[in-house]
Amino acid sequence: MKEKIDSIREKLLSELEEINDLKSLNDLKVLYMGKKGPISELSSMMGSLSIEEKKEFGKALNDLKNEVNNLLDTKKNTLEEAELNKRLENEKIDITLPSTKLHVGGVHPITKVIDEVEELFISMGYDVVEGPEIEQDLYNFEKLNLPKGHPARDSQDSFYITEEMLLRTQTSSVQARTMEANKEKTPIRMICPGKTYRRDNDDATHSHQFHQIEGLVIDENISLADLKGTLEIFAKKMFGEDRVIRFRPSFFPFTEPSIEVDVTCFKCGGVGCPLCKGTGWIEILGAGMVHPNVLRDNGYDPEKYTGFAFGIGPERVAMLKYGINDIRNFYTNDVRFLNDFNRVIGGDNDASK
Ligand code: 2U9
Repeated sequence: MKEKIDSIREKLLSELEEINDLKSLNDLKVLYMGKKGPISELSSMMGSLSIEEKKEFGKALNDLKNEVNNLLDTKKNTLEEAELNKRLENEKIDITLPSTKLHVGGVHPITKVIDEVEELFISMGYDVVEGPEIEQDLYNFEKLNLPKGHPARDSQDSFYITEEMLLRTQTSSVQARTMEANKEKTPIRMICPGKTYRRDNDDATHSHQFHQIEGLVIDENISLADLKGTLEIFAKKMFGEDRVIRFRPSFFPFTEPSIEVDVTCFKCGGVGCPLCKGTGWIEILGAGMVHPNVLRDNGYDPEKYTGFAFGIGPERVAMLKYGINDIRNFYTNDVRFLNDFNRVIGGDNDASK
């Protein structure tokens, strides 16, 4: 018996030497430990032995079983480790290689300007309000002191959908709606950014679809000085802390008096350069005190309330800030332009802010 056990061990050891993969190892395990294997065969021979021999042979057989199991497990661990090392070697990554370029999207310059303006006015307690782009003639014109037949309607050639509905030509309609809904209940401090539409022929400075950010403040005792202070903060934030603004008289049907606002050139500091056409000043927006007719038509007593309004063109601001000379670049979605717009003209107007 002892010889048989020794010969099984010897045979297994030599066969294990030849095994190089887990599948063959498993086959070998089945061969040795299975019901028809040499160990089972020896077990079945125990019946014919005496009690003493059974004791001795049983123990030797158990030891053999344990030994065979250990040998198979050890070999399995060795093969698994070798396989893992081989995989690690094959999948080795050279971390010194240059990385593949990631194409990351950026914020569109118009969105960037709108975000910046919103952030500023929110910090001053303004609400940001949005409204419909398909608008009633009533809110787009009538309630803004632009009755039918008013000559100023022609300067805003419109896309009419029906007699009464059009694509809004200005975001002022949102302010008219807000005033009407509020009707003197609370003071108003709001800006409304959004898309606007006019029947313009597209060229370097005109687009049939563009954006506006209009602002409106209504309360008792609001004055032109409040408007000037507010717009000065705006000009400094957008074009640099050293900027100074000036008012020039103008005309809008919805404001009286109406003004146009210039800022000292952020490229030459006001000395005169090609950007400011030698004047030292750059026009940035229009504004004025809300016309008494507009206050009245939208539910406010002009004897008690006053207000100011202003209109900012985000395209114009972005063109100035980022040195863009063709408005159509904003809408053609050329990634070379979108990746490139971050250039800065002046010292203070850091486009990466
Ligand atoms: C209400 C009352 C008054 C809004 C105003 C302007 C001046 C203005 C321009 C901005 C860029 C037109 O598109 S643009 O060229 N807008 O200059 N907008 S005052 O006045 C309002 C609005 C609503 C109820």
